[in-house]
Formats: sequence, structure tokens, C-alpha cells
Amino acid sequence: MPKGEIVLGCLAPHPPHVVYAENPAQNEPVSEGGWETLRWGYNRLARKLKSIEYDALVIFTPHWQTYIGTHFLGLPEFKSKSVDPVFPNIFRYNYDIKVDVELSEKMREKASEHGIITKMMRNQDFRVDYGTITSCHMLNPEWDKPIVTISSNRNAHYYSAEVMNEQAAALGRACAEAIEESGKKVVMISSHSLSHRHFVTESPLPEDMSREHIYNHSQYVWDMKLVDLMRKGKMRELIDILPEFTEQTIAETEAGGLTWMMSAMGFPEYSAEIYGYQSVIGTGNLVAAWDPNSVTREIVL
Ligand code: 2X7
Ligand code: FE2
Repeated sequence: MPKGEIVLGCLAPHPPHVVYAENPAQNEPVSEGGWETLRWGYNRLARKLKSIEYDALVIFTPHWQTYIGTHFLGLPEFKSKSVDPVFPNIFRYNYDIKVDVELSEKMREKASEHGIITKMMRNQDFRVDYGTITSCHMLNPEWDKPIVTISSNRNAHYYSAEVMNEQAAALGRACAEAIEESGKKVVMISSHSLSHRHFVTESPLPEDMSREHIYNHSQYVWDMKLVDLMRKGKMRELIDILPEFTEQTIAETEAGGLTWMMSAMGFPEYSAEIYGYQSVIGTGNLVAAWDPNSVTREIVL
């Protein structure tokens, strides 16, 4: 059996606003659009994904928070309605998700071998989080590939952003080994915003773009520092400063997704593909991808 491999890594933010703005059949609320810079970037990355051969999407989400260890989806199908607890007015999404349980179990097994506390989620009534649904919907609206969702163990909360970075890097190495042994081609998804200070009041019409802006200039400067390191292919340096970035901008990188993905991909030294950056309720959101194949890697923006 040939070795499995990571064929693409995606940074895929999950404000439910972008799904709301797309008006897919699965989401109940109807919008007049909004957040085009982010959505058009996502649409372009989704087109690239269509041109890549892969078996499964593996996603790490901050909105499945586990306090004892790292959990993995462990049943072949999850079907229900996901309602965003903060924005029920814009996200009530009917999902029917297929899971690559074999790959999920392999990742759990490898993580456990690396000393990480793990558990399979085998509760059929488990409600899949809106982070998973939003990022996967925007990258693959056809939902024609199985996924694996990995929870975020709250290391930054219990300990520190430094401990989170170490633990997430170990999980990334374990998942990379599992992928290699599985023989599968996998797309990794790190689902989160960058800077995460946000508005405390919602505009009467959520998609009113005259109300959308960056919350705080310092947070914006931090986000741009990260984008610059991504463009320069300095992912080891970026991950080294991630604890400071996370604390200064209360960033969603605190969950560990970016560290997990970069560690699994061996801290790329090539340029990331940048697809778009935009504020959603003041948070900084970047769509980006790391393509290990130098033939298909592009300068997008
Ligand atoms: O979960 C989120 C997020 N990360 C950013 C913005 C808005 C809503 O939800
Ligand atoms: Fe979030």
C-alpha cells in the first residue's frame, strides 16, 4: 500500500455569517449576502479543492471543546440540525455528515500512543458544532467527501498558550503518522479566526456591510504580521510566536488548530496561498492554504 499523505492544509474560519450569506438550502434563515471578500476567497479555494484528488477532510474545531483529552467523531453518520448558540437568528443548519471512522480511529490510536488522552465520540445524538459545519460547507458545499472532526482539548484554558502549542504539535505529529499509515490522501482544515475581539452588539441587519469593520488597529497589525510570515514561508517562526499573538489578540488560535496542522505538515517553508482576509463582527478572518505540491501551488493574492 502506498503511503498516505496530506495533500492540502486549509485555514478556514467559521463565522456562521458566511454560510448565512451564501443562502444554501440547508440553512433556514435567508440573507441579502455580505462578507464577499471572505466568501469569494472561499469559493476560489473550494474550486481548487475540486481539482485535487483526496479521500477525506480532517478538521480541528474550537467549538467542540473537551475538558478531558482529545475526542474524535466515531460513528459513520451524524444527521441533525445545528443551531448556533450565539447567532440562532442566522444559523439553523440541517446537516447530514459522513465520517471516515477508520481514519478517525487510526488517529485516535496514534494520538494515544503519543501519550495524549483520547476518546471516540459514539453518541448518535451528538450535535456536530457549527465550526465544523461552516468550514466544511464553505470548502466543499457538495459534502461529497467524508470528514473526521477532532475536538479542542482546553489546554490554553487549563494551563497556558505555551502548553497548548506543545500539545497541539504532538497531536499533529500523531495525526501525520496515522495519515501516512492509512494510505489515504487527506485535506487538513484548521477552523478558526485569527484576532478575536468582537462587537458586543449586533447591527439590526447582520449583513449590513456599512457596519462591518476591524475592531481594533493593534489586532489588525498582529493579523497582518501573521499573514506576512505565511507569505514568507516562515511557519516555524509563526508557531513560535503564536502564544504571544494568542494572548495579545485573544485569538482563536488558542484552541490549537493552526499548530496542529502546521506540525502535521512539518512547518512549511514555502509560501501559503492567501485567498482573502475580512472582519466578521470585528474578528480577523483569513482564508489560506498550504499546498505541498510545488507544481500546483499558486500565488493567489
Ligand atoms: O465562532 C465565531 C467566530 N469565530 C468568529 C466570528 C463570529 C462568530 O463566530
Ligand atoms: Fe469561532
